[in-house]
Amino acid sequence: MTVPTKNTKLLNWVAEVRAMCQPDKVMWCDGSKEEYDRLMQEMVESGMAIRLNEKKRPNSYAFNSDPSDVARVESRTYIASVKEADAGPTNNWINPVELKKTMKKLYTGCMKGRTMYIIPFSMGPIGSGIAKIGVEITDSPYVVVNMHIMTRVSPKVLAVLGEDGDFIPCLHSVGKPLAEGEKDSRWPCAPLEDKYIAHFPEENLIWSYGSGYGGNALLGKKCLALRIASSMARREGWMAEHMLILRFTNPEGKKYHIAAAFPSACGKTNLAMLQSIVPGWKVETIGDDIAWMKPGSDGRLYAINPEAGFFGVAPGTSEESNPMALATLNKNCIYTNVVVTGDKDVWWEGMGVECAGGTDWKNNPWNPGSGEKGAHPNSRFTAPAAQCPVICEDWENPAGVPIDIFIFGGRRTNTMPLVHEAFDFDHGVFLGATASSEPTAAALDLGNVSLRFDPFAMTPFIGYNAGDYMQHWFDMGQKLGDKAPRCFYVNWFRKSKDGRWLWPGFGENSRVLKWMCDRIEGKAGAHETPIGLMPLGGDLTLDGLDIPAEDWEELMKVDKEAFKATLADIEDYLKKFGDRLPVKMTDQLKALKAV
Ligand code: O2Y
Ligand code: MN
Repeated sequence: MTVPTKNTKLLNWVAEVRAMCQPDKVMWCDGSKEEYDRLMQEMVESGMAIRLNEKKRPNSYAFNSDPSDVARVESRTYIASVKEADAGPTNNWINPVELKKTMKKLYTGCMKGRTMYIIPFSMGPIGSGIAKIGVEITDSPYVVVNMHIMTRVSPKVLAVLGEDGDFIPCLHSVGKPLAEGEKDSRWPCAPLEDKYIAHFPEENLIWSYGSGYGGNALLGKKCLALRIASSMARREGWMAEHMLILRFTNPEGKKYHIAAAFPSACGKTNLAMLQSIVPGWKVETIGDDIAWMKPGSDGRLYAINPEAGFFGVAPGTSEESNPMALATLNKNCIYTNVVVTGDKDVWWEGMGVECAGGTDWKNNPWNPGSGEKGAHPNSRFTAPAAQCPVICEDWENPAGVPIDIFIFGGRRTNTMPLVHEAFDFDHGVFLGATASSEPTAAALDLGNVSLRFDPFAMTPFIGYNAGDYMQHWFDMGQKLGDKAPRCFYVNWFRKSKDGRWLWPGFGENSRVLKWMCDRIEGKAGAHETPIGLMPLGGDLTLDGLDIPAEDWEELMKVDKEAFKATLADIEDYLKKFGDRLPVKMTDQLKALKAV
């Protein structure tokens, strides 16, 4: 085995992990096609992967996870800061010394019978001033092939690292050592009580044990690009956010860049790939999940998408909901927990096409009349972003794109109108910090919660105290001054009293985006209301949209009593931040209560 680096920190860390985890073999990954094909071939032979129909889905594979390992596990995710107060009330905390002791016991010998893969990767274009380098050590070949798509894995990363460059160490094990001669299971993992997704923000360190799935195992994504990055961003004066990034171009060619925060399963990927119905206006995708943003030399805020692929929810992705995502999935993709049809294609609920049957996500024979779901609700596709037909030419621009607009939102069937604009940036921070939503399938273990406050859609991803995080938003606003993006709040999910969706969504959402851009240009009106600036009367054009006047009225209505109740809930929610709650949050709440 040739060791492709002389980086001292990396070599020492690899030696230490190797001694602790005791793998049978060690492999340095280079991100090449040869490496990808070889690992896929090995996984097909072991029964872990299914090669899909080469004519329908060239170079694509399907995997089924263990039924106990299907999503991020928030109850086993920890922010192990030295002081508990620095993790704050929204995170699970264990003292870092104690957690390391517990995890070291689990890690000892955990890679016996397996190969230890070392994956050097870049989050963001390699060498970009906003990018960061990570190295994931894992015993899962499934993780390696997914990291090939989701991040930039390349020898160039090691070249940038040099002999003394810094990186974020990300240690991962599925937590299932193999005894001599023991046959591996199709999806090895550990029981829930042994799963740990641990972050040590003061050391920029990630340790994950026991799960092979998504955000628990592909450590560049939620662990590095959000939890650890958010804590680095606060220290270094930038922002790591759970936001899609899109470019919206008007008929005259003027480009607007929008970053939008929505919780999981609120259609972020759909909005990122929106097909505009406004004549002459077009949307191009820059990212669908995460934005890293830094003030540029002109004082504006520049954003990059740190990822290289999409790890999207499959169910509900259809020609109607997201044709651009479907087109992205034509080749070179990985599917996890979907139906594999008789002719080795893939299928999921809400795909918009019939399925004659096949094998379900639990690897059992399945037919659509069985009454059981064929695909898991959190089943996923892993797809190269470059394959998206509407990917923006600047999606890999190392300098990023200047953000004009922030959108915050949540999934509320009542109370919140379709759209309103913040009075100013601080009010926008208040709107983002108090966004609320109904729970989703991506986090299975939340129990029976009816409404979840989810500041900036970041609750499960803030790597430090959420009160300090809100303060960081105010501080960034102060730094950006009049160059700060304009802030809006949307709710695509309002329902009528008789339970109908009031807004058609999909391409029609472009009307709302256009109103926002026109607001920036001073071309569109807005009415001042107690909650913010709202498009009333003809401010937002509804030409050609068949929406009854009563529905529009209902969609934009702010029921005073319901809003008061929401304010009371907000006040109650904010109490938990105690003395870490920014004074500006209290001031905003007071101002709203006064009207
Ligand atoms: O369940 C998982 O492990 C994936 S969670 C995820 C994946 C892609 C984008 N966003 C999310 C999320 O939970 O926000
Ligand atoms: Mn997400």
